[in-house]
Amino acid sequence: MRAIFRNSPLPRYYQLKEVMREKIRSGEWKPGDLIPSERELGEQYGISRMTARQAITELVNEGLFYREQGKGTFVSRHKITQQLIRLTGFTEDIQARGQRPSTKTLSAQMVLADEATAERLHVKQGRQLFRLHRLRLADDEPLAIETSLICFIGCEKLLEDDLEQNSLYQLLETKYGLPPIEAEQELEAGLASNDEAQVLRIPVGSPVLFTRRTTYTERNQPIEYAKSVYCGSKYTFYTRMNREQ
Ligand code: 16G
Repeated sequence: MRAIFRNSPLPRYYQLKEVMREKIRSGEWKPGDLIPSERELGEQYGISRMTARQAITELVNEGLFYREQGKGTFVSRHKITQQLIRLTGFTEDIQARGQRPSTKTLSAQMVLADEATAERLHVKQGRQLFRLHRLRLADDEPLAIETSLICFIGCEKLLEDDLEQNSLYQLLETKYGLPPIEAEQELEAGLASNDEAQVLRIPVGSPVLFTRRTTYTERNQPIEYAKSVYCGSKYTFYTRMNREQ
C-alpha cells in the first residue's frame, strides 16, 4: 500500500488523491465500486477526515468519483464517447456500451409552444406540445437531464405511454410509425445551476454541456426539440469530418 508521507513537500490531500488515482489505474477500485468513507481513509492513512474529504471532493469535481446521497462515494464509469455521426437515442447508446439505461421522469405535461420552440418545430406559436423532462442514468449514475418538446400529431397516445420503461425513439418508430431519421444538434459549454447540480448529483458550478437537438421524422418533419444538460466530466463527443461536398 502506498503511504502518505508527513515530511513530503506535497500536501497530504494531494498525496491521497494520487494514491486513489493509482487504485483506479491498477483496477483495484473498479467503476461502480463504493470507496471507503472519509473516516476509514483517515484511519487507514493517518490523516484527518478533512484532508480525506478534500481529496475525495477534488476527485468528484474531476469526474473520477460520484456521490450518491445517503449511500456514499463511488468510482465513476469511464467517460462515454458519444458519436455525432449516426442518429441514436440515449437507450441505444447506453445499451451499446453494455450498461443499463434508466429514466426518471421529472415532469410530463402539456405546454404551449413559445416563439423559439415554434420555430424549431415548424409550428405556430401557442400550439400545444408535450413537454417531457427526464433524468437519464446509466447503471444508476445520472448522466443527463433532457427536456423534450414533442409535436404529438400522429402519436397522441404517447402521453399515456410509460416513458420510464420505454425508449422515446423506439416508441416513435415501432408504435407510431414516426422513425427519427435525422437531427440537427448544437453543443454549448456551461456550468451546472443549483437545480441541475442537485439532480445530476454533481457540485454546483461543475462543467456541463448544453445540447439542443431537433429531430426529424420522414419528409423532413420535426418531431422533437430537445434541450439537454450533460455532465461535462462524463462525456466526450466525437465526430468525423471530410472535405468532400
Ligand atoms: C438522445 C437525444 C434526445 C432524445 C433521446 C431519446 C440529445 C442530445 N439527445 O438522448 O433528444 O430524446 O435520445 O432517447 O438531445 P430514448 O429513446 O432512450 O428515450
